[in-house]
Amino acid sequence: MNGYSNQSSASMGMYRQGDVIENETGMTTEIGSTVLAHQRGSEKLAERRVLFMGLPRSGKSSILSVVFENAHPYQVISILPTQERVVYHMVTGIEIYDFPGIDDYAENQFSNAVDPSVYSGDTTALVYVVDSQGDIQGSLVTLFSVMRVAQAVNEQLPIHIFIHKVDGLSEELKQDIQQDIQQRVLKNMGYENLNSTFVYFHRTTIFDESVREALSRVVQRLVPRYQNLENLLNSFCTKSGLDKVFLFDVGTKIYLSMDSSPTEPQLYTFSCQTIDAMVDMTLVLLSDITGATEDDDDMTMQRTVVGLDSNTKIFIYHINSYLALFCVGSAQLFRQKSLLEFNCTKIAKAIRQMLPT
Ligand SMILES: Nc1nc2c(ncn2[C@@H]2O[C@H](COP(=O)(O)OP(=O)(O)OP(=O)(O)O)[C@@H](O)[C@H]2O)c(=O)[nH]1
Ligand SMILES: [Mg+2]
Repeated sequence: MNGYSNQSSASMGMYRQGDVIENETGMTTEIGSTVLAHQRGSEKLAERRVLFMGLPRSGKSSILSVVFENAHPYQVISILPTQERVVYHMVTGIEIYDFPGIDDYAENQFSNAVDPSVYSGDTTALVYVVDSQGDIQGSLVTLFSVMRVAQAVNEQLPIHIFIHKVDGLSEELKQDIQQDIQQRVLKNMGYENLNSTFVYFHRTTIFDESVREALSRVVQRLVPRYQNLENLLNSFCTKSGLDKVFLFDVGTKIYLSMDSSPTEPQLYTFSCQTIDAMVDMTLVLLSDITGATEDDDDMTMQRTVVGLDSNTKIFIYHINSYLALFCVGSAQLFRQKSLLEFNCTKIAKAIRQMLPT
């Protein structure tokens, strides 16, 4: 049906969990949907980058393993501490760097450990992970050390604070913890004359889709020509009579862009479940098909319609092996799909030209 089998997806430049690749140094790494490589701390960083920082054991590597390697949350319980920076490559040239935990609060020692130039550039973002069930005070002290160094280099650096491991907490407690952290961060930034315009808070846990959703919001602004992309999706949405449209990186379930209309929280979770079901179905079907060529895969992979409820449907249009448009609209709209299909063909062509893969 499509190109998701280990064999055919790898031959198209796409990898699934379980594929084994060999890098230039001959080191092999078992990977998920994107290529994972290890890098020494002194090597040059990519222009479009996300830096993952936080105290040891806050959950940085677990988040990235779940998103990029499709690891099950229970598989990362005994994950080892990160000794050396690890990089994950995304389809649009964005790279995500997983730093070793910062266990020394002293600012001068910390600055020596991390070259401040890592924070520079207008396509860099920082994710700071706070363990909501751990040492919040210690974590915030370190966060302020990081902020001081980072903002001295790049005052407009987006700083995303992941209030992490919120699983197992009541809704009330989650809200209290978030409010407490937000107040402490913003108040202290005010005292220290730090710029809080680009500080964002997200509640996350590896036990649901919240980490992928938060990461989607982090990377959206780093996608090349993100504003043009959003305008394109806005006009596509209006002209086709859709309620909502997402551009998904299917391998990681991160959306790289969406139209600017409000989103219902369940919609993202449903889209992720749909991608999982699609991939599972494809693997089953491919194991039954003998003699299918990649052209056959492409033909049958192009379009899928799934029901969200009796009134709403999602039309999935595959742009290439990595990217897909998720078009959400009324069931009525999908009875006459020709206009939507025509518009999808046009927009897919524009996106293929805009985004390097
Ligand atoms: N309950 C819960 N535990 C989590 C979550 N995310 C990570 N953990 C656990 O937290 C522990 C530490 O996770 P790591 O991913 O190694 O943390 P880290 O920040 O990369 O640690 P360093 O590499 O030492 O800096 C592991 O046992 C994970 O299973 C979460 O959302 N909820
Ligand atoms: Mg780690």
